[in-house]
Amino acid sequence: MAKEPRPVEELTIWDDAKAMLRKARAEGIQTVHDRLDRQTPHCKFCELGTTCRNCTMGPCRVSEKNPLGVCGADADVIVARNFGRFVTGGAAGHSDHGRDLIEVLEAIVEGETKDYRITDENKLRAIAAEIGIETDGRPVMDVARDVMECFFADFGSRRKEVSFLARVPQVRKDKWAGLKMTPRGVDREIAEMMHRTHMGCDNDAPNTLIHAARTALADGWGGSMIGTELSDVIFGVPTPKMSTANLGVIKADKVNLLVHGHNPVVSEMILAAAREPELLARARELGATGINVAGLCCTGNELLMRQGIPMAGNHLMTELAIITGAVEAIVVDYQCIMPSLVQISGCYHTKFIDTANKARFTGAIHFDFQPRTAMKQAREIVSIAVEAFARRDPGRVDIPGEPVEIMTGFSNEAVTAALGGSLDPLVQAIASGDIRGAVGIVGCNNPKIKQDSMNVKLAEELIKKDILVLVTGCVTTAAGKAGLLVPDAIEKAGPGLKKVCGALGIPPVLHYGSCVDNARILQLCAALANALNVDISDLPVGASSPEWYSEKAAAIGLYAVASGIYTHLGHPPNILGSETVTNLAVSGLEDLVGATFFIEGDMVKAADMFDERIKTKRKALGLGE
Ligand code: SF4
Ligand code: MSK
Repeated sequence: MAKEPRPVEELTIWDDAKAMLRKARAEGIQTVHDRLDRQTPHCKFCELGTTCRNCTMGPCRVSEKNPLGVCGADADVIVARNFGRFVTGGAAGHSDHGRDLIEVLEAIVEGETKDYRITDENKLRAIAAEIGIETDGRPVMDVARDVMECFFADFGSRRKEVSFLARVPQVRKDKWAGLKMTPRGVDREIAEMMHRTHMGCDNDAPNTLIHAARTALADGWGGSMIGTELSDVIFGVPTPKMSTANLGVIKADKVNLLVHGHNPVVSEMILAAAREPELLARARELGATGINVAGLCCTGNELLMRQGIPMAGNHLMTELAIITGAVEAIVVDYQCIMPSLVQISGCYHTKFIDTANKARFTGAIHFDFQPRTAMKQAREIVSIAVEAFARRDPGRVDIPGEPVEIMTGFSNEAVTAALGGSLDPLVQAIASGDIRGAVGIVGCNNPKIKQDSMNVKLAEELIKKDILVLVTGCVTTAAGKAGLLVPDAIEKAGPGLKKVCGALGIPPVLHYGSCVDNARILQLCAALANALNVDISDLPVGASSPEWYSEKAAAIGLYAVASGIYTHLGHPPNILGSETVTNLAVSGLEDLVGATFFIEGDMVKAADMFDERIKTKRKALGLGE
């Protein structure tokens, strides 16, 4: 018998989402929540991580009654292998995104594209200097070529360590070297994890987990960091600016084009094309007042940070945005794009357009987007959206609510500039206790959790305790919709944070970018540790992903822990079937890397645990609580 759908009030904290969930039900459109109901209860073996499908002597499911797979692998081995591959999927996603940016840089250097250019030469030269490339008196394209070669080599097998380890405190690098955790090459660590987890290889759970950490570090300090830094070089370093968020950013009188996924390479061109007079004129001819490019998920974050486009929503808003009936096109690159969006688009006049060969969707309009032809293809895509406006059914349009204001654009460069040119004032604010510490809240939504309930609650609880919050990924829109990304939000902060943020005119919750931009937070931690001459694990900092769902989020969590950052998850990964693996994750890693995961579903308790940790770290640094 089909289950009764859960009341919409239980699914999300947002009025715009509730309105669209009701509309979906009224129109007979299935959403992620309905499908979750049909998939539960989930398989217990899979939840515990004790299923193995790594060879055809299996599949095997181990339990107390049947503790060994056909080959003899026990729960520890199976859980560690599964988790290792899970993290590796995430590291591969971020890093392949990073590689795409190197390929755009290559197209620029080789003169194959005029559509992309080096927008921030200073940043390019700064990066080059950091990774040991000569810059003095050299033409910019020569420097760019060397940077490109160096980053391509970071993906290979012939390095002792990836280039951006130049940013890491020596004491941390020594720790990694002692543990055989130093990330050597991005593709190398990923390939090695696949090898290790083949039947008959790494059958020692802790050893597998060490390599999982190494693979995650290759993501954080390699693939992701390259992705972020080259995006800044090519599209500009983000600077603070105002924008808006929620489904109210979709405009009834405009052609609405939503960009979704993670990589700014396509969407930056779409935005440029949407501003061209010919396409705007055609939109007006069809009765629209303009073309509105709005963001979803991390492609949205990328364009929000640099161009200030409005944010329609995060992961669990992607289906609901289409259900407004006012979206002419949804243009996707890759990652976190539910295939259901094609089906829901088909219920309206919405055109679903995919742009990457590695992320094609059956039923989509496909563009094989290339740097050489980027602008021409972007014009064609925007034109499809504009023409779709004529087929919109005004009777089905319902755009809930008014947008809320948000402040964005906090790159490390922007923060340093706001502080007068160095991080010293931040160090002083931490030393004085006005800012007691900092926590990055990152990651996703998960339909198993009331949407954004944890993301928002944790941010609110932390700022009350004078803990600065940095947000990326899907937590951005959550914090924004809750009114935490504006300077006035200092009223919700503790007295110290209120004083510092008030003086600078910034919010107590800073938008730091997309998921790959968690690399910015790593870089900030490394810079603070270097300034204080301590290890990253000595800092009063933490990380959290309350509502995470993806392999990428697991990779982020593990590179944060392996970098020495105490990390909270709102619910556990599928590792509880192994005591060895679970104990290592939540306590054993402390001895090895100076940080662990902690799992807590109550955000008041989670904030208290961060508070305790920050107190301990502050005392050890000789600071007050
Ligand atoms: Fe079963 Fe071992 Fe094969 Fe896994 S590798 S499916 S545990 S026989
Ligand atoms: S998009 S990885 S749902 S944060 Fe980066 Fe959001 Fe999580 Fe995808």
